[in-house]
Amino acid sequence: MTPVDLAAASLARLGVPMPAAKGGLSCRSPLDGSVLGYLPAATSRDHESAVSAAADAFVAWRDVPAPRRGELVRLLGEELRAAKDDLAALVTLEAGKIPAEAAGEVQEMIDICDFATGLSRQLHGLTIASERPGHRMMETWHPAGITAIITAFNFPVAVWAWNAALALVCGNPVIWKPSEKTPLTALAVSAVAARAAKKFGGVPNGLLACLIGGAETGARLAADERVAVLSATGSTRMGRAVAPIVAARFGKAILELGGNNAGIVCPSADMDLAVRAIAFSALGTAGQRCTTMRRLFVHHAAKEVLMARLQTAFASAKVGDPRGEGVLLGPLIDEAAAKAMQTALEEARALGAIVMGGERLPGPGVYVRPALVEMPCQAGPMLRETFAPILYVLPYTDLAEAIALNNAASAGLSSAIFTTDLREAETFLSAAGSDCGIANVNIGTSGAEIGGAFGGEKETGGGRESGSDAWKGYMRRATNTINYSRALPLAQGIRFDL
Ligand code: UN1
Repeated sequence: MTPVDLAAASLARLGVPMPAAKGGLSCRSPLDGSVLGYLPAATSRDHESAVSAAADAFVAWRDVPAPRRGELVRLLGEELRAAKDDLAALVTLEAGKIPAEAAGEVQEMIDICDFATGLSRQLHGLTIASERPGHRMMETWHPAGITAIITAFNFPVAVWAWNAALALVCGNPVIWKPSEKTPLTALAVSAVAARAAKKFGGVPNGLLACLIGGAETGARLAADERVAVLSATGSTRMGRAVAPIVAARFGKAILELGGNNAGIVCPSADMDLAVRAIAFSALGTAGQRCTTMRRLFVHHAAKEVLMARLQTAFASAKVGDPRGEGVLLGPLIDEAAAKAMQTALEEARALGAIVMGGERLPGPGVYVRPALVEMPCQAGPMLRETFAPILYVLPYTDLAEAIALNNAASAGLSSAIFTTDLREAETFLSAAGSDCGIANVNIGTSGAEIGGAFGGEKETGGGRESGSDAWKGYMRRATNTINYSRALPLAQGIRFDL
């Protein structure tokens, strides 16, 4: 089936109309570059009606008991289970993921719905010891308000779910601005969510909205002071554009921006495990995850063995249409991605690197062989995020040096160490170890579970999404002090007698 037929079949089953034959924003499939149709971009009037409906919805939704709000998210999880195959097919079609990874992404949505349903009964505040007699202190968590979610093409459905499932149980309406590269998948998810809302019954109008468009659509949401929380996932460049707009109006931003993630391979590493973990992290999603492993520091003693095995793995990984048997790397998202990859490899060569692979394959569609690059030092393209399957390798002598190299990147999302030495593992995880939001032992940098808080430091933006207590980012905290005595003792022992 052609991508157009495939899209039409899945969209029809999900109850979403095919996009128009002309006019507006083009929807393309990276599988062969074909145009699937055109969608109108949201206008400022669409923005206004989505935000004002969401503002009304907030007033109603914040009063619905949280466990009841959880019921909506439970229903969303059920609808997602039913729609899993079609949503995964659309992810393959619009983002180019291999079916296993596309299905895994939809599974992440289902998992976060389960998590958020339980969470809806656990939006706990603390009780705090008061220094005054006859007083009690506590914390109450209240819904923050409208939550806008900007997502990237590489996780076109899961990242919305991480944010939306939490925002909804926390009592917030959700407005989604998906990547303009994956709008159809977003419309499909929106249709699935609308089905869950219908089953729930009595969902306020405007609780869930989706605005299709480019940077301007995102900027409007960032600037609107009725948007309480802006959760933005994408490049550091995008974050630099939207974060100051939100900050200028003192809104809350949850930023999940770039990553330039590294692995460290120690002499004691289990090599079979390390090779498989590195291959998945570096090659999965054709190097287009923000958690992709892009840098590898290997101990001199392990270098020869590891490089030989990685060369074999990189050379044998099958590249092609992701629907093909045994394919591990699908296409890059567009021509610009291929150009950025070639530029990075040329810069590496100019620095004296030895590049294996990285060739462009014949189209249609942008297919490349993964590149394994032996660097003479950590410089140039190795210090920036290129969304492509490039793994830069550098040898090291002692662990402190490897940790310093890991931490030298401007992004701080994910990191990994491969070792069977407890001292090395714990040093890497310690305060003096990796400075990233995610630090793993004997696991690659990508493929995080939803149960943990997801996000990173430095130019990654500092935000946390998904599990653990990331829900607090979607709520506002009130500190309450209650005096149940007849006296009025002041804090800090202050006397203020009239
Ligand atoms: C992203 O690339 O934006 O850990 C998110 C992972 C996935 C999420 C990646 N669970 O690789």
